[in-house]
Amino acid sequence: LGSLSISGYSCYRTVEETYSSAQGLVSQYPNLASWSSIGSTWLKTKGRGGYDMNVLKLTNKSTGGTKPRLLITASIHAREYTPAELSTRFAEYLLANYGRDADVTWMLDSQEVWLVLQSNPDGRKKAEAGASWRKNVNDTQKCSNGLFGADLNRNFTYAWGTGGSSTDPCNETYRGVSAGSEPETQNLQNLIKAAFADNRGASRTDAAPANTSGVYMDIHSYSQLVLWPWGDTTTAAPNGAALQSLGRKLAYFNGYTPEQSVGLYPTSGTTDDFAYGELGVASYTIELGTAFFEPCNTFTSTTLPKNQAALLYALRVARAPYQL
Ligand code: ING
Ligand code: ZN
Repeated sequence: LGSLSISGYSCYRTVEETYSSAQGLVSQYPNLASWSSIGSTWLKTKGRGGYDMNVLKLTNKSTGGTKPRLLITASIHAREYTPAELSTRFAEYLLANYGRDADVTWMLDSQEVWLVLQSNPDGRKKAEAGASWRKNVNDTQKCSNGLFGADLNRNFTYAWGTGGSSTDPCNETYRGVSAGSEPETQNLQNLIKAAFADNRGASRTDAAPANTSGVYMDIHSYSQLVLWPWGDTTTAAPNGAALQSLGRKLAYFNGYTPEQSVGLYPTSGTTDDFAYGELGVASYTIELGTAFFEPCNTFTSTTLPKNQAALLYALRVARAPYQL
């Protein structure tokens, strides 16, 4: 499948292979799939190569109306290969089973799945070239340790800079010069807002948003965890009980440990706090497996089936995640 040239790890598709797989799905299933740009990466905005970022949208296009959405963003951290591959295979599974499996058919008739298979393609390219790279490749400030870039999962605008992120451009959790400073962050934030436009946010003091639809999942590797907001305070989110309830159900499927994300370590400016804080959507970070990328036999026998089951459940409940 992929061309990662490490023996035993050839199942992980490169950025280009991921993009051409997605385009192939759209040609094969034109009534079920679309692929569109959501904006440019940092390098592309500078005219220095880089990539478009793209969203793969899956639904039966001939059944209309606004449908509840499951939005998945994968591999926002460059060296975390497993999430992109899981998400690509999840899309392939749904499309291959439409019209065959009654549940999959119902879900694509009545809901939508939006997937950003590669959420940090510039960084991913650096990782594919051999670097252990986490951040984007913004090299405005270069460091003597060879590092540069902003941690995109500390750059989101909700409660940006409130702890658990670094002000040092040489640190792996550098939050960026300002909230939402990075083009990748802006593209993803705009997509999250578009996916859940009908929802309202969950400010710290609000009552819990009750009638929101949709589920947002940001997929990382590794640690075998299911995490939900908030990341910067031990106070439970307004929907804390409901987030925990769905988080435990997701963890039932993948066998991982469910917890409020601050329990792992404090963070701020993350994807899931943004999606929940701005839009009230049920938001999770999943940490797959036991390595940034696992041997393919481990991935295909364990991580893929367990997490595909969790993603299917998330899609099933996307119409009313707080009313389980
Ligand atoms: N871990 C996540 C990180 O960004 C995380 C963990 C995500 C914690 C979201 C809280 C909220 O640090 C990895 N490996 O990236
Ligand atoms: Zn990560």
